[in-house]
Formats: sequence, structure tokens, C-alpha cells
Amino acid sequence: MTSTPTTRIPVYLDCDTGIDDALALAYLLASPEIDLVGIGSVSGNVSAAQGAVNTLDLLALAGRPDVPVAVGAHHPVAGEFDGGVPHIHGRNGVGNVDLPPSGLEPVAESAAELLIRLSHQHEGELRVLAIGPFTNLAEALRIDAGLAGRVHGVTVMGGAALTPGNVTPVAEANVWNDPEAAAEVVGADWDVTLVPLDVTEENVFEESDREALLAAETPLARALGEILDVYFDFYVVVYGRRSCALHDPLSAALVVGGITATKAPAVPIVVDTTQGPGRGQTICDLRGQRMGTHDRVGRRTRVVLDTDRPLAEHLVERILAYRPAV
Ligand SMILES: [Ca+2]
Repeated sequence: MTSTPTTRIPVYLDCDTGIDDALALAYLLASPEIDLVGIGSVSGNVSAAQGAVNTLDLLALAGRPDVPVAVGAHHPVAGEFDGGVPHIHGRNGVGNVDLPPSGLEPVAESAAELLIRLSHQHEGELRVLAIGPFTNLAEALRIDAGLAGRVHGVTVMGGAALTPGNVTPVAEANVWNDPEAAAEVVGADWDVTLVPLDVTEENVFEESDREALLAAETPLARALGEILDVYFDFYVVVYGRRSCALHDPLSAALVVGGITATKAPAVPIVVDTTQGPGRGQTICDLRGQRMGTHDRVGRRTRVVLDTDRPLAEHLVERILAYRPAV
């Protein structure tokens, strides 16, 4: 690498790779503002084990086999992994595309252990970006209560503030898959930024964007274009046309700074962990919004409600410009 790691923001990524996870990963690798220092997988779109395989295959395609990948939790805090969503992300999580096998192995430690180790190594600087269920983060907080004090901030893709859910009328998938973990993460004593469906569903990737990837020079970009095909089919029931929401890439762009949140009030956020129809809801206290949405004193949980510009064009530009380090 020719860049200087000390000038780049260290980021730990927790993911369930996953098609939009793959886009987010490529964007992070293409972003000189940050240094991706470690990745943990978690069950969600696919099993944690399959998510790690997909992540390693993508890292190899990107010319970044040096990034450590740890396999995280297979089951949520309560209950069991439900088998994922092959009808959305394909049977293997990457749109039924057979990526070239990386030949790489995950590290021996768990995702929670990797996160804790990195929080010591980059104390006060580490940004945590979670784009899958929050099981690993909750596990790490339980192992080491001091973790929260060593992390600069946590950004999580998840929840729905003033918009419907995407699994139930009120629950978004990452929270739905492990509400107990989500409750622990938003309740811990660290700065949490929630990136909910309210903003991620506003950022849409269109067929023209996918075609730009398919026509790219790099194998990574072309592979992303291919794996999006299955995802685009699913989204016909969401947007009425082949396209997809940029849930995970938007969360990544907010950490990188490529996209800026223009409305992200610090408010109380509670996750419903009951077994009723509200299970998995992220209840954000936005009362008073008609008088302007202001930060509540002492709150460390923010919810992103608006951003400065659409993501798709910026995302395509970064991925097309990226060249693997040699
Ligand atoms: Ca994800």
C-alpha cells in the first residue's frame, strides 16, 4: 500500500454478505479516507460461515487478501438462525454467482474477539460499522464492558423510524433478526448512529447503474454487476421495477464521509423485544418534530432522517475508479 495508514480512519466492518453488503465492502475498499482494519461475519442474509466465505472471495477479487475476516455468531442472542433469505440474495448470498474461490481462511478468533482486539489497537479512533444483525456487537459488549469506551462511534444499518418495516409492518431485517442484540447495542454507553429504512430506501440503484458496473474494467466491479441481477428481481415488489435499495452502501458512505447526514437528531431509541406485533420495531422518540427536530440533552443515539445527496452516482464512481493495490 502506498497510502499512510495513520492518516486514515480505522473501520471495523460487521456484515452478513449479502449483495448490498458486497457493494458496501467494495465502496469501503475504494475509499482512501478509511482503513478497513477487520471484518466480522454474522448470520443474517446467509449464515455467518457463508458470509465469511463471500467476504473473503470479494476481498481476493479486490486485491485485498490482507484484511482479516473473522466468523461471528451463527445464532442470534435469543432463538436460532432462520436460514437466511435465498429468495432475496440468492442461495449463496451473492446472487447465485460463483465467485472465484479465494483460497483464504478466516482468522482463528471470533468476530467479537477481533472487534475487541481492534478496539485496543485503535483505542479512541475505531469506527464500528454494522450492516448485518448486531449479534457480534452485543457479544463483544458482554465479553468486555470496556469496549464501548474505546470505540469512537458505531454506525448501524437498521430500523425504521417513521416508515414501515421490511420484514413486518414495523420491523427492519437487521433488527428483526436479533432484536435482543439491537436493544443491547443502542442501550450501551457509546455513540450510535442508526441508518434506518427512512433514508436507505430513498437511495435506489437503477439498471443503468448496474450496467455501468457490468461494463467496468475490473473483475470486482463486473462481479458486483452480475450478483445484483437476482437482487434487482426481488425489488420489483418494492419499487415496481428492477432496481434495489442501497441500505448497506449508504451506511458505509456516512462513515466514510462521502455522504453527509443533514438531519440526524440525537433522540431516545428503544428496540421492541416483546413477542407481539411490535417485535423488532425501533421506537425513535421524534415528538416535537413539527417544531424542528432537535438533539435531546445527553442522548448518544442518533437516527439519520435525511442526507445531502443521493448515493448511487458517487457509489458507481468510486467502485469504477478503484484499482487493486499491487
Ligand atoms: Ca447486510
